[in-house]
Amino acid sequence: MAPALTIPSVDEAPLLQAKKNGVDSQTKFEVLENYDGEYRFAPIEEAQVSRAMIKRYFNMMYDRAVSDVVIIGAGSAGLSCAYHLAKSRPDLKITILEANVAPGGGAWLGGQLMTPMVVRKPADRFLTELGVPFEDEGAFVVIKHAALFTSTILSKVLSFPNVVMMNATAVEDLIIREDYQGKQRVAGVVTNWTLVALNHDTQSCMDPNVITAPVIVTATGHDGPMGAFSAKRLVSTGLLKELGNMRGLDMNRAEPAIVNGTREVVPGLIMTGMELSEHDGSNRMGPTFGAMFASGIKAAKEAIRVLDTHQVVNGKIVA
Ligand code: AHZ
Repeated sequence: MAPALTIPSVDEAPLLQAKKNGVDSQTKFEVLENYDGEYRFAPIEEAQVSRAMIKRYFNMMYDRAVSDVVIIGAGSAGLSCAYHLAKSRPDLKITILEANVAPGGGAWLGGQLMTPMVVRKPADRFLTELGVPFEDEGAFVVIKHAALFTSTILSKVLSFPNVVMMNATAVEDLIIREDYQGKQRVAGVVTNWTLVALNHDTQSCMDPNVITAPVIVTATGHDGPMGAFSAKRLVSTGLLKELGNMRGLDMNRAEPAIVNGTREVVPGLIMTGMELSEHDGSNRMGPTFGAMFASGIKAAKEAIRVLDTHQVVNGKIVA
């Protein structure tokens, strides 16, 4: 039998970290990693926990009130976009907003709540880049569990220093205003805690907050309780005449249509993933995910193109 793991120590590491964080503490504390009934934690004040979260979260909100790129929706398309963008452009402040508590959208499962995830070639190259293992079936590959893709890409995206994600945060509206040429441009997002957004019918006015950015990527999926948010808002603001409405399932037509159609649909707003099927009136593909990865990557390339071809000052396109 393996011996019980017991590592008694007076731990210097928290002290060093505390010093680095500007905390004035000379207290040394004993910790013990013992799984035979003697496990001992470093002491803590409850208020320290509150402050550790609050200062980070609200500093992050303060900083990201002006972002370089906001991505609405952390499903397979939004996360693929975030990964490619963060990797290609470490200089950009990328802010992901996800209405759900759990990011990942529909990518925790394959079709009909089954666990395997199917990806048509050549989108398997993205899986190789991420280090997600799969079985090769010739024209397509299969990941043993969709959650393996989603947890891997999530952990990689969140590890980029230039990416932040606010989940449980819904985009309730878009900032739309005239740009330097007098054209209507999407220039930011209007946000609220999702639990507030879901209760506008039960409470008197609970005003939102805003984030401005020269580029917004919308990846809110097809129509549903929250889905196709920006496409629907474009219609109600008159920037889009009507929704194209997602058409019936045709895998061979749907996937290239979504990837090749990924674009800046109105100035400042790039649309990716299944939201585009509602905007353009293209087919759905059902449970094959390659188009979501490739559309996300294309959205990232589009975002870089927009940023590189305009002059941005304080989060606004000025030329
Ligand atoms: O919670 C939503 C989900 O995580 C989030 N979202 C939607 N509206 C939002 C809002 N503010 C913030 N107003 C919002 N977040 O957007 C995410 C969309 O993820 P998804 O997985 O639904 O969409 P996707 O386009 O990334 O992937 C679609 C996957 C599908 S659906 C489909 C079919 O029905 O045929 N086939 C595939 C591959």
